[in-house]
Amino acid sequence: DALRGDPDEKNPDLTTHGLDDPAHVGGAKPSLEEPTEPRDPLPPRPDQRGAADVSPTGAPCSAPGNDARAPGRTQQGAYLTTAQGARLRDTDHSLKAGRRGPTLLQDHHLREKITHFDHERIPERVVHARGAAAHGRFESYGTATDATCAPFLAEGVVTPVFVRFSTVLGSRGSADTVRDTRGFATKFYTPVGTFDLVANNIPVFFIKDGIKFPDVVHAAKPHPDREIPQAQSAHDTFWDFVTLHPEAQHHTIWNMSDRGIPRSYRMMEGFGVHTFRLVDAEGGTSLAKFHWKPVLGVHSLTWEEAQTLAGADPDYHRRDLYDSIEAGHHPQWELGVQAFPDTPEQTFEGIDLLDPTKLVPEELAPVQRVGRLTLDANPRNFFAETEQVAFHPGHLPPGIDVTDDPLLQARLFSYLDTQLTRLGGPNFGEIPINRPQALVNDMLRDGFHQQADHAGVAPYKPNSLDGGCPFMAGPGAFTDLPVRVTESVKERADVDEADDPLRQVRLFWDSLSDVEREHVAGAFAFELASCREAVIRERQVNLLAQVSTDLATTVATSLGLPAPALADASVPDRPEPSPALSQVGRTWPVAGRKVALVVDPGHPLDDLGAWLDQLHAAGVVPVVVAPHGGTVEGIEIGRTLTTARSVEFDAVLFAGAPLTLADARPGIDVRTATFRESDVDPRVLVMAQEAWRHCKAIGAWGLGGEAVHVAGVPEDAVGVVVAGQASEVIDGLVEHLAAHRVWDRFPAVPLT
Ligand code: HDE
Repeated sequence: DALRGDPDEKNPDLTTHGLDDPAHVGGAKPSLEEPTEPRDPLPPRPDQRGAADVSPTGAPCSAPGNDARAPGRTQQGAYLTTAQGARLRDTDHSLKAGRRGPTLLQDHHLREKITHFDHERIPERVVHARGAAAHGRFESYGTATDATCAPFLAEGVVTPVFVRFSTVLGSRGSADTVRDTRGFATKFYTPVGTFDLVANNIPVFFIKDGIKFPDVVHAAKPHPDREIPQAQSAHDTFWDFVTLHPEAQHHTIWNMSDRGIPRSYRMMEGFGVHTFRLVDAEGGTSLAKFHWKPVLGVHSLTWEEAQTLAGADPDYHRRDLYDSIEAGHHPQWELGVQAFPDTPEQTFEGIDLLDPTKLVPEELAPVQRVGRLTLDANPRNFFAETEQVAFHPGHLPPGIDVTDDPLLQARLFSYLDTQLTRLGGPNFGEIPINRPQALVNDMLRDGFHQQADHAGVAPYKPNSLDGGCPFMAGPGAFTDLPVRVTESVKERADVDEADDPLRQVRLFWDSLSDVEREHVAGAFAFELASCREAVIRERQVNLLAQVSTDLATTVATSLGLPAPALADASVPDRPEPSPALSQVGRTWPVAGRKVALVVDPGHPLDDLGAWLDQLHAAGVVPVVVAPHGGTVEGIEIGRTLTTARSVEFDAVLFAGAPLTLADARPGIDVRTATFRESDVDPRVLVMAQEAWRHCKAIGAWGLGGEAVHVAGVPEDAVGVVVAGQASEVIDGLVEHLAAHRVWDRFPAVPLT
């Protein structure tokens, strides 16, 4: 029955109607005609989960309208209707006085359609506007139960989650690979209330006090006069602020490091930044910092890759997240906790735990793993879920509480406040993606966009008319800890005026490898060169001189400034380096890494299936790249040379690579010829040269070896695997991939 309204009922005739889109269900080719009979809409893709499906328990919520499983009001039945459900005969022509006459005001369908369209956009987030999200689950190891009674951290508990990643500065349509901090916000739908861990991929923040947040954001956003630049810090106002405000230098050097340009959301750490307070079952407390540790390791792009990708694929990170979930390579992180004694001073090894511009090195306080996050489903509707999700650092379960960190305190106000404008009123918690999976029984009433039809007459306490409901909870309730507030006077003052804001900037710099330092120096030089005011450039170089003479001199030289006077020796305080801050020197699983396999259908490719099998078996995602689209040996070509750039891939393989130009050389015998650069398709040469410059693993066999050779890639260099047997090449390539890049190939540019 095509007219039924039950979206769960499957149409047994679906496959006979030409709607069997292979992208969704596999099988028959879709018809190109628009169907004239009512049909089921296409089902969601297998990798998609909607906001209404987040509860694995389907637990009912007490307030009507708070049932997260309630079917969506829209898209029921087969016919197009108005918003009131009246069926429509025509949506392509407005109602006019005659075919060529004026349009009539009485055309309700026209006005409803246009009016709704006019209001489709909501304000983008004032920061973190550009984002991508996924559903998943968090499985607790039970290793935190001594420290916290938070039920979702008990052993074996599985909690549904929704995670939104973001850049900070850019608008909703900006590029993904810009140099910026990344947001990493997680909503845990626990049965005793939602917990939002609203984190970043950088463990410190620009400011200590929330009252300065509008200042730093105004400085970092595009200039108010011309609204440039978009989504980046390379401009005067940003550097004006951070040079006049040295406590911002720690966050800034992290942004200038490779951490500012992640390879993928899947390969970023996350940090809660602030110190939180954990409460155990007996009411005992400890202080804690939260960390997300990516199972695939922390990896970054090079600056040239990031810039190229911003044009070649501005959706690079978003696509990477969705594609890997769709391919079954579910991104994973472990949640870690650094725990500290809850002392009256709230310091650890001399580090102020209430100062969000400071980190605690892992070597001093190890990160203990307490559970695993897996993202296994893509959203079904970007607006409904990714855009409308609303996080708040004050959404806490029993067992986790806030501290007096003044940055956190301001955030506790801001996140609720901002949604009133962004989501149009106080009832945004009733939007499906924001609905708790706990039973909700509040006394909040009415307001814009109220979804609930509340029963009862007494939304106040105490009452006798509603039988005294709702009641106060005893065990299991969120408890406001009786934390002692120090006796003090009211004042506006810095926490610690004697604090050296550059001490941990030195810690970070001293902890990096040479290659990473060279990248940091390059980033400072790039950004400062984009500042028009000489005084800003000089101020920053003078600050760098208090971090490292090498760094300051290299940046000054690049900018054409004299080397600043101060030197390392004048800097008394250099903490022990923290090796955990470097991204180089370890190996990681290669699961889900993208490898280009460049082929030329003009040459024998009988073994293509076997090569792909070997790559799949190694866990990587091969993408066949060929001069033209379609299939080769029955296998779909993923990209053509026109659409593929090496920067998209983690490694590149050349298998009998396109020597199409050589084929065009009259009389040439490709088996014996000596190839020249002009024989090889220039796009293939660019692929090989870029992959070489970006220190990626490169493999080649057969004529692929010739392509690599004429591209100028030294065949005996580390990370270049050229051999007769494809299997040998693939094995070698995958081994190099585990280190992310062939670090030894980065040119040793000594810092001056
Ligand atoms: Fe945010 N931040 N923030 N922030 N923040 C927002 O809330 C704010 C801070 C972070 O994917 C806004 O709903 C203040 C630190 C993430 O939806 C807003 C201060 C950290 C996201 C806001 C900070 C973050 C936001 C904008 C200083 C890392 C994106 C839209 C006192 C621990 C969440 C919104 C998402 C979003 C305010 C500092 C992380 C305006 C006032 C530190 C990941 O409320």
